[in-house]
Amino acid sequence: MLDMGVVGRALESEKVRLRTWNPRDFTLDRHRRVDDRPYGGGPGMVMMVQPLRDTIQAVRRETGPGSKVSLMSPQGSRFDQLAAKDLAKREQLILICGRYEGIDERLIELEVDEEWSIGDYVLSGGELPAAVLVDSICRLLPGVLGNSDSAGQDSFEDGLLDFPHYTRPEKLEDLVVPPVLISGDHQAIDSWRKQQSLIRTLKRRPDLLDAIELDEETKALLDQCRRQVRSEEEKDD
Ligand code: 4F9
Repeated sequence: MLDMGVVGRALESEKVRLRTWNPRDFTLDRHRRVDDRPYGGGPGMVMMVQPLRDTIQAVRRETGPGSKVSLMSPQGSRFDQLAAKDLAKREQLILICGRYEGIDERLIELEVDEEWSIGDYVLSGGELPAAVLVDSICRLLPGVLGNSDSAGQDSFEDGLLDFPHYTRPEKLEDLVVPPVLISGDHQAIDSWRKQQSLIRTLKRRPDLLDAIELDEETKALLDQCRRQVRSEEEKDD
């Protein structure tokens, strides 16, 4: 994932730098162990403080003292587009990826400033969540996206789901591109897209609508979409 696409180009063109450290390289025993059995018993292993702590200190020797340490964790705050925008403002990020059943809580107390969750599911480690943060943050950095696919147009940028997209051919079996998109009327296209975003958000993610401020024009449009969605639902019943 670091070689391809937007992130690959951002790294290749040195708009972003990324380094990884392996806590196993900071172990002190001949088995290079980073985990141990949990106090209190139970299944699974727990990551020990010393290797992770020494790793973080080695990272800090290169980054300097300023940057926050973020742990990828199901116990963290939900990572969303707003969080991505916030993290994109930082000069540097230190992302800790755990493995095994968990991390000794004292490592978190001593070294971790914040915890981020990418969703409510269990993974085998924090690497995929870290890759998710890297991808979403890279896209927001100056000069990483071209003008043609500039951020700001993406889903969630206005807190709504994206509208449907179409490209050639105009007719596919019996499915045609919505005529407004071929009309050349840019104002009509913009308002159709806005309406589609609102309808999709109402149907699929109504929770998102509670979280955003809408201007008066959009509120009126939303009411209209609500009536439309309701009458469609009545037809289905
Ligand atoms: C981290 C899951 C962040 C979701 C890390 C096991 C994780 C996770 N978001 N699961 N290790």
